[in-house]
Amino acid sequence: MDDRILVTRSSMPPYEEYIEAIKPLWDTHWLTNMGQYHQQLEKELKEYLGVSGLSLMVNGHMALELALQAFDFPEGSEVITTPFTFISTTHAIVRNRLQPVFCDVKSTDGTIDETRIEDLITEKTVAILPVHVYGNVCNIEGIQKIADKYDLRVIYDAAHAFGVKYKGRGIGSYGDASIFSFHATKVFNTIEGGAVSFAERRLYDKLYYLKNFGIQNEEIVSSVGANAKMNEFAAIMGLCNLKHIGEAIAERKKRYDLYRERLSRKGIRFFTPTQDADGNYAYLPILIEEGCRMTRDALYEELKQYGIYTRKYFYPLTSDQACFKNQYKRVALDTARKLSDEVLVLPLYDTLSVESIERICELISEREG
Ligand code: T4K
Repeated sequence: MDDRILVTRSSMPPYEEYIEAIKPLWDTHWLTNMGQYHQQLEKELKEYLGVSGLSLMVNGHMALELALQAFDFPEGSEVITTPFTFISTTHAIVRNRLQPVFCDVKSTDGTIDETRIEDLITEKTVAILPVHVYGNVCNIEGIQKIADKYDLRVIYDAAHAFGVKYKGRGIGSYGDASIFSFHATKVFNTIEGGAVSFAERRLYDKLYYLKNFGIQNEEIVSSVGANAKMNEFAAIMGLCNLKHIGEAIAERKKRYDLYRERLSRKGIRFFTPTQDADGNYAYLPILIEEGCRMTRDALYEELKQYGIYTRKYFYPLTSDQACFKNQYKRVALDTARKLSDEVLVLPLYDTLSVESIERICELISEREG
């Protein structure tokens, strides 16, 4: 038996529930290309996420690439974004032949610092691409105000923010579009999967063609598209997991609260939850600040000796990765860099045992106390 404690563990429905749900596929042999379960999941997610438009995708990354593509920005346009994120965010911009302009983040929650966006706007700026990192909600009103003033699009990377609400509204209902990841490591998974949510109706067709080769009918291909369709096994996994999502988030919250209670000490900092937001407890990031006995890196290594596999999400900054370093506008990213050096994501998932959390917290306390 593997008794390591990993940073997360995929949520899965009861075995019989999934097996029962996939049985009909052996009658229909209809396995992909927007089948009945794809349609059903799209409908159920629209309701659950409180969004008016939704298009399922094969994964969160393709959701972001195609969401950007759907706006037809001119090649070389600038997109203001955060470097304190998973590499997918920056890749999606660059793979669309757009220029990322990195903006610093806020120390309180790791999201883009909206007070620094305006200074980065040029005549080439077309969009802002903020990330609700760890499910922490960006300053939606502040960002929208700037976007309205300069006529920019706002496309949120909400990969971490499944089920998060802000002021009672689904997080995916803000901005021009948002993308979600349904990867195995996320609060809600379809094994691999993702979606784009949007308000403008025309985006549904646009994304439909982008994810299905631009095929209009058997003989007509009207635009250039990729293949980014979700298959029926994945969609059924989503339908099954969706039935248990309320319970899964509640279990995560209990564990999150226990960590906070056990680790509230000088030097260890938690991000501040956004006011007016209902969180999803997707991740458990702590910041090992100056004054702690052990550095973040030493703690990471030490916990590993005890079979506890934390992660440095998100170190290094995407702007510091070899593929992007020194290629784009230089901007001071002091806060992002500091967070990236201090952050450690602890294990958190709906079935993580209380004993494991107690043990992790004890080990941390012994070292940082
Ligand atoms: N935007 C943002 C802000 C994102 O964070 C992501 C993805 C995306 C966009 C793109 O969405 P996707 O295209 O991925 O849908 C993971 C995930 O692969 C990735 O989805 C995620 N963000 C990123 C933050 O983390 P790794 O390389 O850390 O995953 P890995 O394989 O090391 O797994 C971490 C732990 O999860 C394992 O130690 C155990 C557990 N696990 C993993 C897998 C693969 C499971 O329990 N079951 C599994 O099947 O990237």
